[in-house]
Amino acid sequence: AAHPDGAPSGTLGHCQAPSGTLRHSPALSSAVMYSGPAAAAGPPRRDFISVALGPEEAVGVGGYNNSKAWRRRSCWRKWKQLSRLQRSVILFLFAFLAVCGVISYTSVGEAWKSITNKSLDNQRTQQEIPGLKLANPAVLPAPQKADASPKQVLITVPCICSWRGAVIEPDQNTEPPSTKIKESEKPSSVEAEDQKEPVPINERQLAVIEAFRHAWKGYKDFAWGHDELKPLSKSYSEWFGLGLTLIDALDTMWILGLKEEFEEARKWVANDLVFDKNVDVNLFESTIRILGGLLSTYHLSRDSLFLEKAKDIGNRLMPAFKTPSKIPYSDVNIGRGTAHPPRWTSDSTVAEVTSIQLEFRELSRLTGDEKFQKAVDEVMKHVHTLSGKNDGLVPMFINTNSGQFTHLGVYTLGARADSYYEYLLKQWIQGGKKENELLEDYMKAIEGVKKHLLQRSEPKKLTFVGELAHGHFSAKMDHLVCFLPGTLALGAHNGLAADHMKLAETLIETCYQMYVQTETGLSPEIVHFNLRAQKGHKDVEIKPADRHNLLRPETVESLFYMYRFTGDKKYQDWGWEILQNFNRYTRVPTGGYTSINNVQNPRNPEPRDKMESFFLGETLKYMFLLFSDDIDLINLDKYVFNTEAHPLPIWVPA
Ligand code: DMJ
Repeated sequence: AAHPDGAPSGTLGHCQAPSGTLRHSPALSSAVMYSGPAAAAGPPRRDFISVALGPEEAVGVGGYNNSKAWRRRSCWRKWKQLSRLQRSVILFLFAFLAVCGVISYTSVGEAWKSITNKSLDNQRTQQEIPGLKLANPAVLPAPQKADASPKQVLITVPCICSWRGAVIEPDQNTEPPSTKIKESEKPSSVEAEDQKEPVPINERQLAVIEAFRHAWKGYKDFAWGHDELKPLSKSYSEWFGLGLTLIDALDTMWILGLKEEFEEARKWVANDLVFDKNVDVNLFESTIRILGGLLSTYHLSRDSLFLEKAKDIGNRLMPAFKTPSKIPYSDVNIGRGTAHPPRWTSDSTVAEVTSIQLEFRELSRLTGDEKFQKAVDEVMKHVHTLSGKNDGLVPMFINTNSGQFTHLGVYTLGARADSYYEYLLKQWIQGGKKENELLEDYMKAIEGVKKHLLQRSEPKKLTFVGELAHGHFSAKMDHLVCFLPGTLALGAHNGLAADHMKLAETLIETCYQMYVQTETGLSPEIVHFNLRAQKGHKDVEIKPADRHNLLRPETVESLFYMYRFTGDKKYQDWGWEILQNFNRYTRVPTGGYTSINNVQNPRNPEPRDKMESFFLGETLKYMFLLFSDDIDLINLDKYVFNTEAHPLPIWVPA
């Protein structure tokens, strides 16, 4: 209760007071001798203390002198009048109370902090997205069998990297691994992460959530449990018949904090996802989307359902490796346990057989069963030794009987080779930067890119990655190649050559220009760059057969890496433009987004009536992460993304 005149009541004020509610307190009277202001003049001493807390306390009552100096003198005098024993008892009491105070302050403080943090978190999230609670996705569960037998499969070599026969260490000119955004907030441990103030979701992230919900609505209404949504015909298409979009989108929902949608999808996985089906699936596509999606969702949610499903599909994909060369076939019948190459050839695609490693290696680590890792490591070791490379650049096909490259002489960073390069670096990172052959092949390949594939366009002099066919350079670049700036930046962040970052910066500008230079502001599937300046011509030329856009993620993916590592807001702004153009030209009012046939016709972009699963699995996820200023929202020193944007843990985090 407040004192009538506004002063707080209940405080033990001064040593002496004329009257009060606690007057003659027996508890205190035994310990403290009281002597009033008149004591100096010689009135008899009284052996009790009177403490006043009532209204009579008001200054000036009954000639009471309340000046500070007087009070100090009076207190000191009274202290002197106490016996040694009394003084010791008082001092002891004070000391005891002080110690108790310190102890209870610390623990109450902690408890209070955690209570207020939690309620703040809830308040904010509810204000921003009604019905939502933010996920905390950056916390890793302990893997079930983290250190089990796969250890034997891991290559353990000294951390110094041999590159072109020379011994190198991470480039001295390169800044040590750093992340520019909110460095000060970087936690030193998972515990610190838990206690970290949640970073609120911003406007642009909300726009991504809105886009995701719109896409999800279409999928739910017209394609639930099927592979892909056909948003215009309000139906679906089947590829493997395994609910591809739903599985691809699981971890995106987790990261975006869409708990309700996630729970509903989880139920479908628990009750309806069955792999015991007489169906042919593509090894690569089902590994990166299904196995990768299940593994990352397991890590984020810690829900063992996803690990069980991952084990199931992982085992069912293993027959693909039963080939004369151990280079896997492209297709597996997951119900029958048989595998085969495409009908017209015994070749597999190089990118496909070398971009399943992150997932199978992680599956071995989690299950303790080394067979998964053994199978994919063998492929990498074999490819490492193969001839037919051109300064580290690989051809696009490999024969499953002979194990040799075929169709030699064509080199691209686009379709059929792209993620070979990506997975060299990412496996090296996943394994704790110990597997030197991977790094060696990666570094060699980037030198190969620089030597054979880089050119500059006219008039803007954009650096781009072309292709080489039997010694002839072609100025053709797939949108798929736009994964490269992000991968180069990730390598530089992990201590590789500083010039990789420079190259990443110039290439991401080019990828952005592939969007800017079209009428819709969306990139086509393939562009051809002009090598000579011609009046009225832009850098980018588009052939009629190449002017479609499939809602692909690669540029947004690289923008995300670039923003994380540089903190330069222009990358966020570029991503924002792209999101707006997706909304303008590919959004279907009744739910879902569609790929389009013509990025050059804003009046009729010719919708294709298909929403690829990677739009939810990758494009929107990278958008959301790009717009985030929280480096712990999938911390890149703890996670490595597979080529379908599913984050998997780095085994030995930086
Ligand atoms: C995805 O399935 C993967 O990103 C793959 O590596 C390339 N193609 C699509 C996205 O464009």
